[in-house]
Amino acid sequence: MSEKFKNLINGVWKEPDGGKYNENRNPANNDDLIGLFPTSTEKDVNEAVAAAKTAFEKWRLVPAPKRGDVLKIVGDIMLERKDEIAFEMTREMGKVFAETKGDTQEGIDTAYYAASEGRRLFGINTPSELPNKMNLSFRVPIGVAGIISPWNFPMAIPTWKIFPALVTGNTVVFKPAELTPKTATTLVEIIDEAMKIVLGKDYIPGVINLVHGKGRVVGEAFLAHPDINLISFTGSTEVGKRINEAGGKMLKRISLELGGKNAQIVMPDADFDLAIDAVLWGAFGTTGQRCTATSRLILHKDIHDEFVEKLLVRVKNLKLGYGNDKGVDVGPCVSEAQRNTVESYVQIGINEDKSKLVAGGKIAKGPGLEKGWFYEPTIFTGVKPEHRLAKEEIFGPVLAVIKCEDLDDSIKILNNTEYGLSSSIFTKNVNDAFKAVRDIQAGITYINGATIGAEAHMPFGGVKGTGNGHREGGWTVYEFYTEWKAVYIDYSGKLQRAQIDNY
Ligand code: UN1
Repeated sequence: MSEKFKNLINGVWKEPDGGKYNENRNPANNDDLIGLFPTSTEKDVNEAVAAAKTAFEKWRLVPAPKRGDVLKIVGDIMLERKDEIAFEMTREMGKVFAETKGDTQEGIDTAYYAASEGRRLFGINTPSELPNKMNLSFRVPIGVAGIISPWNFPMAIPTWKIFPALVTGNTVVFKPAELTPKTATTLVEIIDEAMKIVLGKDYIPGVINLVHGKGRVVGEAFLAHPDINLISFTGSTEVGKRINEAGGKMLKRISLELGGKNAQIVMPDADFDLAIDAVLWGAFGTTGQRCTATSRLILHKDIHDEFVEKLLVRVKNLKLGYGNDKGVDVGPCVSEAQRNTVESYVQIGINEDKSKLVAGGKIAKGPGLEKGWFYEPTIFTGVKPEHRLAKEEIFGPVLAVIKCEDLDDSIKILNNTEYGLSSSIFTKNVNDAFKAVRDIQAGITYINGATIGAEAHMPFGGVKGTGNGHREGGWTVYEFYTEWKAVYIDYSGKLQRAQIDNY
C-alpha cells in the first residue's frame, strides 16, 4: 500500500472530506508511485478558511520580529534538509537535482529575507500641515490569503507567497499544484514545526493550512469564499483571467503571475560561446518549463547561420534522463498532458507555420527513457514573428529561432507578444544594451545573461498579459500582503480643521 498523505487544517493532519485520493507518480518513471494525495472538497476549504480566520485574530498580534523568527527557523530547517527535499522534488516533477537544489535554495533565500523583514516592515512618517499634530503611516495585515501555486517551482514559488503573507501577519490556506503535492506537504510540515519551536505553548493552530486537490474544486471554493481576502496565483493565463474575474467581483486582492514568451536577442558583437551557453540553459533547463524560459531566440541576420550551426552541435550533447542520476542535463516533461502539448506545438511548427525543424521534434527514446514523459530538445528556424510558435506559450523544450535586421527590429520582434515577463540581449555595445533596457517591454531584462535565474530579493513579475501589475520577490511583494493605515495624532488640545484652519 502506498502512503496516504493528508491535509493540514487547524493544526491537525486530516483525511479529506469524502475520503478520495489522487495518485502522484514520477514523470521520469511512471512505475514509481510517490503517494496518494487528498482530493479535497469545498467542505475542507470551508474548514480551513474558518481556522485561518480564527487564527488571524491571534497571529496578527504576534510581534512581527517574532513572526520573522518563525521564518528564520523555517530557512534553517530547509537548509538542513536541502538535499533530501531536492531529491524528492526531482522524483516528483522531473527537473534535475542541481535545479531542485536551486529551487530549494530560492525558498531558503526567501525565508531569510522574510525573517529580516519582520524587523523592517517600514512605515512612513511625514509632517502634518497643522501644528502640534503628528502623521504616521504603517502596514497592517489583511486577513486570510489563499495561495495557489504551480508545479514547476514546487518549493520556491509557494515560499514567495506564503512567507511574506505570514511575516506580515496574514494567515494562509494553501492549495498546491496537483502534480507536486509532496514538496508542498514538506514545506507545510516545516512551517508548522517552526511555529511550534518558536511559539511553544502559545502555538496558534490554523495559521498555515494545506488543502490538496483540484483547481476546479478547491481553487473555485477559494474564489467563492467571502473570508478569503487575498489570492496569489501563478499559472496559466486562462485560469488567471478566471480568478481575476470571479475574485474581482468579490473585491478580493489578487496577484497574478501568468504566461511568458521570453526571448533572447543575440547581436553580431556578442560573445558567441556565452550566448550559446545561455540559450541552452534558458530554453532547455527545467525542460523549458519555466515562466521565464527562453522560447524565442532572435538572431541578427549577419550571424544567424553561424550561430545556429554552433547551437545545433551543442544541443545534441544534452543528456536526457532521470534528474537524480548523475550527468543528466534535461529531465522529462512533467506529465503526459504536458508532453502532448509540446508534441502538438511541434506539429503546428511543421504543418501550420511551415518553419524548419532543425533539432529534436520527437518523443525521446532510449535506455532509461521508456517509462517517462521525455521529449527531445527541439529547435525550429525560419520562424516569423506572426507564427504561433513565436507567440504562444508552449512550456516545454521547444525553441523558435527568428532572424532580425538590426537592434530596433530585434526589440520590435521581442515586444511582439501578449506577454512580458523575461528578456535578454547579448551584446558588448553599451549603447545597444541601454537602448534595450529602455525599450524592451518586460518585467525582467538580462544583459549578457539567460532569461532564467531571477534572484529572490528582486522584483519578479511581468508586464502586459503576464500579470496584473503586482510583483513577487524582495521588498515589492510586501505591498501586496499589507494595507496602509494612516494615523493622525493631534496633541494641540484643540479641534484643528485640516485644509480650513491653516489656509
Ligand atoms: C517561474 O518559472 O515561474 O527566474 C519561476 C527564474 C526562477 C524562477 C522562475 N528564479 O527562472
